[in-house]
Amino acid sequence: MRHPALRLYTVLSLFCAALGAGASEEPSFEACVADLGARAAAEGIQEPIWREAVAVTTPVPRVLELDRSQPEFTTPFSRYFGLRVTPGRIASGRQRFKDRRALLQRVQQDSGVPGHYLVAFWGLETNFGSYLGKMPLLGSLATLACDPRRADFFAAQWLDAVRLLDRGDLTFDRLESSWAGALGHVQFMPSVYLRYAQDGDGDDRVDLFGSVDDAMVSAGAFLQGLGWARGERWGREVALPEGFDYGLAGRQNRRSLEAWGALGVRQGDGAPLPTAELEAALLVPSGHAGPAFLVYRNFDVIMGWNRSEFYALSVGILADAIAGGAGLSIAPPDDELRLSMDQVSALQQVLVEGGHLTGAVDGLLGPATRAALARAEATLGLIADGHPDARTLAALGLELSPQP
Ligand SMILES: [Ca+2]
Repeated sequence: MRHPALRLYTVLSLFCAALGAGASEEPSFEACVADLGARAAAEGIQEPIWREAVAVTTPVPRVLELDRSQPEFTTPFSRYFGLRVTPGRIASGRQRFKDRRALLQRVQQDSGVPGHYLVAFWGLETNFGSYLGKMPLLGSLATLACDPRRADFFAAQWLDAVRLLDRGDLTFDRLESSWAGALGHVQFMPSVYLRYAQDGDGDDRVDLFGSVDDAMVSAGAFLQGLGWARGERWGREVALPEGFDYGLAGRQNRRSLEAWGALGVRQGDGAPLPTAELEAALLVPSGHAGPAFLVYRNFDVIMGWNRSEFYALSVGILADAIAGGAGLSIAPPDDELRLSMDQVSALQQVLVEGGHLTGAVDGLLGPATRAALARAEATLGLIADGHPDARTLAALGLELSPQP
């Protein structure tokens, strides 16, 4: 008997094939999941486990919708940060940090990762466990595993989820995740769960849903595995001198703290940079009107968890606030523009016509477009930070109505 959702999937596949979005020779979802089950069997997973896993794996069309949706507008750092690092979340984080001090100190000893970072991840991933995800894990993973774009990655995740069931770390009565298959208090993918999850509360079970202690110990182990440098910060807010060359910004441009100091970069409060022998890169996520940061190698470790600079900045700033820090010296500006893809395309067109951009007009505000914008700003006598603020766009002759 075919599951009703399976029929929907088949209809969807035919629809996509008719649009040319999928190849007609792709196997059906049913065949794809049968193949995953066969791979689990070949790897020695107990038969009742893989059979039940196959039986409960039904397609989730919503997952493909979410996976394919393009954001309608650019997300400025001020908006990203403002939604995540809120006064309420800082206060909750401080309370939780205090409540679990003994555990967090133990994790720091073992993994090198200070507790305020672990609490910051917990706050950003699930708002301290208040939202663990409601999508069916195996169905969501298989929907992506049976879609051609990232099939291998998600097939491996489905198999790892089945290994977790086989090992007893997951049970069939609680297989809920984010739409992309992230699990529990700190939203581990199954591969990360399998490799890094540990028992933290001493009950000999690994439970990233029910045990915050297990989640904190596991998060420490994961960050240690990603290469956390013991005793180092993520980075820090800095102040830049007048006339600073924003062409030096970007995670690929690393210099010693001494070299940054020689360029006039100081701590956020105006004090000289520390004398530690660290390599750092400069990030200016809201352009010259917003805060500036030097980021160290632990920033890259945080990006190993989530490959977004905005995410990693939010982790670092939230962690500092949880540890009692006073917050940013310069707040992200509240008038940053959200641009639609059409507006970005219009900007790119102007940059192409001005000879600043040679790449494609694709509506995406990537590094090439930002570099071209910086070149245009320089010729207009504006601060060349490559950030599309209202003044720059007006100088380029683009009148953009603000987006809500
Ligand atoms: Ca446990």
